[in-house]
Amino acid sequence: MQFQSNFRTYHSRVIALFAAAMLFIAVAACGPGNERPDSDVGIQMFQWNWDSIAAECPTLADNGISWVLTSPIVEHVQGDQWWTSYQPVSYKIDSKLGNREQFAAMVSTCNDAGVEIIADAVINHMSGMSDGGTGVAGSEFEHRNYPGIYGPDDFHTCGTSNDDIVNYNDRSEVQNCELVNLADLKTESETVQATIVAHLEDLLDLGVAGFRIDAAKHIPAQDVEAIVSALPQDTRIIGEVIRAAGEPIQPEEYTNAGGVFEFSWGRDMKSLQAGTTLSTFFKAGTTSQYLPSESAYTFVENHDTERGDSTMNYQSPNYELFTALMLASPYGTPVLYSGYAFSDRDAGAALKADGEHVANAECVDREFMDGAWTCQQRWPGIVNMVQWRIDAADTPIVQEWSEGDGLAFARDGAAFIAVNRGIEPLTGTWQTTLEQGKYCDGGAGTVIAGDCNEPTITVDQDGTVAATIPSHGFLAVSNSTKS
Ligand code: AAO
Repeated sequence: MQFQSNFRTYHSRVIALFAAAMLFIAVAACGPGNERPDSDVGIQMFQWNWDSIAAECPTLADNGISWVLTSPIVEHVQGDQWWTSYQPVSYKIDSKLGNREQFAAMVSTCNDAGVEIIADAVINHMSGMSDGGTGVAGSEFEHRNYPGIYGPDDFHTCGTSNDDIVNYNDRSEVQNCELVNLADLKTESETVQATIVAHLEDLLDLGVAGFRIDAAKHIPAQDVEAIVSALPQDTRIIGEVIRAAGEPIQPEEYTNAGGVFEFSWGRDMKSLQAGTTLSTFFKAGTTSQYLPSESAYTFVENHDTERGDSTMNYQSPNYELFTALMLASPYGTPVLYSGYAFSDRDAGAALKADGEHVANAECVDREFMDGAWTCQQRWPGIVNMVQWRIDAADTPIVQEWSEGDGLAFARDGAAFIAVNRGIEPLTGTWQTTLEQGKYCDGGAGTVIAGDCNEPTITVDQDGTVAATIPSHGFLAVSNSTKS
């Protein structure tokens, strides 16, 4: 008896301690400026200027988004096109997106809100203007000469026509020739590495949490590793290595340096929207053509692919639905996208009256006239699915179902999603693993995350849910949407 009572006392103390610890964790996670638990969902805010990202960070935090991937931040060549951002001419933080002061203020505002900043780092190359010129912050440059930073000896020439990459099946060409005429840095050189590291350290000192490594395929993996190893260990690294069947350089080479974008994901989501049997969604992330989940960053659209046809873009009818599926999948770290509407591939974002700096982003509607900011971070279905993902945590996928244009699954005991990629409404009854009760529908076009006032979905005693899902729509319920 004595033993039992001691055991009970001990047991209740352990429970009390555990409860206190959980409360502490919950309070810490929901402290000021960090309203919701960390989802580790990121968002690429393409061509958003620093003031606009700063203004949006409290909303991002409210919507559960953990980090922002910016566009490149350093001084670049002049021009109206968006891609001037990818032609650095110095490492001054002074670009069409804002100056150093504005950048520092953004990082600090976002960090205070609980949102990390990941900077797009263009370190494979400098500019691609054969005749040289003057950068947007006044730095004079020639094609392979950036006074005070790099001289001609710091760049590769490779002997192909115009020194350009012609053959992606030749590793040496891909890494030692110029990508579309962009002056190719000798990243194997110690002095070049030291200059790059000093630049990245400067950004870390301003409070950024990590980097996208632009054109990483064109930098030998050992050079990326050497650069990254000089940075603090917790620096988030995301390499851009476009997977292409048969090429000698594959994303897997870069996982020692950090994470890598998994382009197969976006392409597969596009093929699913285009008509491939939906059940193949359940294989996404499980085959050898995918990086291991812990190394993979997934996306349904990025700034390059939305201008090509390899993935969906913001205008695709099933875009929100496949973004929801990306958030619902346990595979990889999802990266949302937010840019501006365009019909001309090269068109840059709208400029301020000075004709030099990108205008402040505004989220108005979803009409998508050319130049309008697309603001996916505010689309209700996407906001709700970030919370759904938080609710799903690390629960496994169960109750897989797919038929025609419909697909459904549960995350065991935590969440359920059913999608309809077709043009007709889809009516059905599905087995969930949720408790009986009334739930709000996260796919219904209203932001409900954390505030379920109008429950329209009933989970019956046997765990089933009956519903009609509109064309290109989805039904999403999870524990926190129970009324
Ligand atoms: C601009 C002008 C050029 C001019 C140059 C210099 O357009 O005419 O010569 O300035 O003055 C961006 C723009 C470029 C722009 C550049 C500099 O996209 O148009 O050039 O800024 O201002 C390769 C790289 C990859 C790269 C991609 C564009 O591997 O790293 O090309 N992406 C990043 C950025 C991008 C940026 C840069 C790099 C440069 O995200 O925005 O360029 O900083 C295959 C290969 C890929 C290769 C593509 C494209 O991919 O596998 O490695 O990407 O081809 O050539 C299917 C296939 C797949 C194929 C893919 C795309 O999915 O399966 O194999 O399609 O075609």
